[in-house]
Amino acid sequence: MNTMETTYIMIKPDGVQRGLVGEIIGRFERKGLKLVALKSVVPSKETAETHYECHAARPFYPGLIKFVTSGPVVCMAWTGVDAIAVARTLIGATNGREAAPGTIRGDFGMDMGYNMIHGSDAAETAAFELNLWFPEGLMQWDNLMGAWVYE
Ligand code: DAT
Ligand code: MG
Repeated sequence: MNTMETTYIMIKPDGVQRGLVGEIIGRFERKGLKLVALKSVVPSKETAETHYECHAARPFYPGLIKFVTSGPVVCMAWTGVDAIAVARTLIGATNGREAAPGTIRGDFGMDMGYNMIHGSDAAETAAFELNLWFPEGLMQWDNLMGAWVYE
């Protein structure tokens, strides 16, 4: 722990359709994470399948691919100390009905599949996902606010 990390965060089509983009980005921003990449795309089938390849054998996989390619998603990379775990905490449990209040899924979600947001679950998956969605690379910049986020 206490490692500077970058995590891949993606607002899925339901989050975009429901008008939650600003609300969700604002939570990461206010938390003190640093935005190092941001774009909106309609994912190709190929990219979606690669992103979720670890779930390829699961019964929900075809529906998941159809869902995540159904419209725009918002792709982001956020940097901070232990950013991967911090983001997972902000996001909450996979099923919105079980996610804790105060989390994104707990506050806005009622479903397992339509859970609005993806966040990397480990350092290896973060590296894989960042490379997949941002082959152009990430921004390097000094966030002056960081001086007041970490003592
Ligand atoms: P998470 O997004 O919390 O990391 P995951 O990696 O286990 O969850 O699954 C990826 C996505 O697949 C998840 O956000 C929603 C969908 N999913 C997972 N389990 C499911 C299930 N049992 N039924 C339907 N969709 C499911
Ligand atoms: Mg996952």
